[in-house]
Amino acid sequence: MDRESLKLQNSNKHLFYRHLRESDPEIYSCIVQELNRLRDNLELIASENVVSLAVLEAASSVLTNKYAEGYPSARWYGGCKYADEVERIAIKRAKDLFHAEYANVQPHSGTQANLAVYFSVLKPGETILALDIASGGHLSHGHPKNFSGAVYNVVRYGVEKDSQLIDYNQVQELARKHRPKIIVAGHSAYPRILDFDKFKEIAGEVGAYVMADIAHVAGLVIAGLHPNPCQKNIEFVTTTTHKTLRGARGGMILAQERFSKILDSALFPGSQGGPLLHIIAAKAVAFKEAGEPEFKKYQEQVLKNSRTIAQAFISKGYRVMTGGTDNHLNLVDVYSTYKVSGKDSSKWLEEANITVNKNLIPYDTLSPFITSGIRIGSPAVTTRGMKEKEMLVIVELIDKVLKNKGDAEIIARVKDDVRNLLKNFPLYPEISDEQ
Ligand code: DSN
Repeated sequence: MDRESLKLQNSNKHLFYRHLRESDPEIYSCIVQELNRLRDNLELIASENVVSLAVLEAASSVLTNKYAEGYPSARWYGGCKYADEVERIAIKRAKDLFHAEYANVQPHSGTQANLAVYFSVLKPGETILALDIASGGHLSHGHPKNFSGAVYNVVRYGVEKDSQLIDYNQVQELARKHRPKIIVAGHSAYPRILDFDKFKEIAGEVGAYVMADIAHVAGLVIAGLHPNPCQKNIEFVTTTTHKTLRGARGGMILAQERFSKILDSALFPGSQGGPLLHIIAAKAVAFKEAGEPEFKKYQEQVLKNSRTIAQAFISKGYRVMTGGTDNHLNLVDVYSTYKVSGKDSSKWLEEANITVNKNLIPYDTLSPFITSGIRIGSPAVTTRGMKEKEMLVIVELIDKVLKNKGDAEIIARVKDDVRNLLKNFPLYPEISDEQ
């Protein structure tokens, strides 16, 4: 490209970080390097995605200046006219998207959302029944080192050894035996559909509430590719807003209207202070995007890509948990295939510009720090425009690195292949770090 066209191309780009570059070169440099890392890496972490420029702009807006403790029309501080408007819009969009009676868009994360739900209906020491971490559960579902495990009595259900599917008979037996007050239907690493009707039936029998944590699959739920717990008479639904939902980093509670007062108060003043209005604005922007027909097509592609990844690994002889996937993630047993750990695999892959995370697989014989598995998600690469064809290339590249047990020459070659592949899928081309 000649000098003049380069100048023209750059003049159309946003110099997003001009002021930062001048006032704080150290942080500016970290951000630019992170932008370049995102551009040059295949992002396969199942809980990550790439937000639109509109979401990015809202998240970095002047709303960060505003204190707005409380809720729309009931704030502790003055000057909340536009904060109220932003939060009202976000709430309405969230309710419309999920067909929910109530939404609270203030949780700073999924964990904060879960905390508020527990706090709203449980007394310390009361019982939660939730999926074991080793079977794909989340820290905030009762891990002993998390507040949920420290404050409440936690009983854990798991998955069947052979099928790696949730053992609903075990859920029922444990519910009958321990009479939990909340049954958690949710996960951080489970590749199949959750049977909300079954959870509701079991909870009904023992007088428990169900909390569906759809942090991972919220985008699929909106697109109708996973059952919607808000339409299954489930009392509490929590989610993050940044995974398949592809919005600003944060959390949200959806629920039946009858719980609105206790949930509002469990979140503020119960467990959080001032809401992050800039993030709430960015969540609202993402909710608008998620209501567009394009979003459904995106989610369909996320699912197709994820299924292609599963089949490609299976045809290469890998043990893929549950034998496939119904959502955006796959859990692959790398240990039984090549006797390599999840820890080593993710390290080698990172060296080759492929980002995954090590993950326990059900009945893992290795420790949570080492693990036999890796978790692979399709949301971010799908946002970049990749389809089934590229998924086959990705599995091929991952297999090369693992089969050769992190051989440095192979890693270097795969890294070149990754860079070449990514050239066709530019990330944030509108953002320039040119001088
Ligand atoms: N860290 C998220 C995930 O990767 O699933 C959950 O908090």
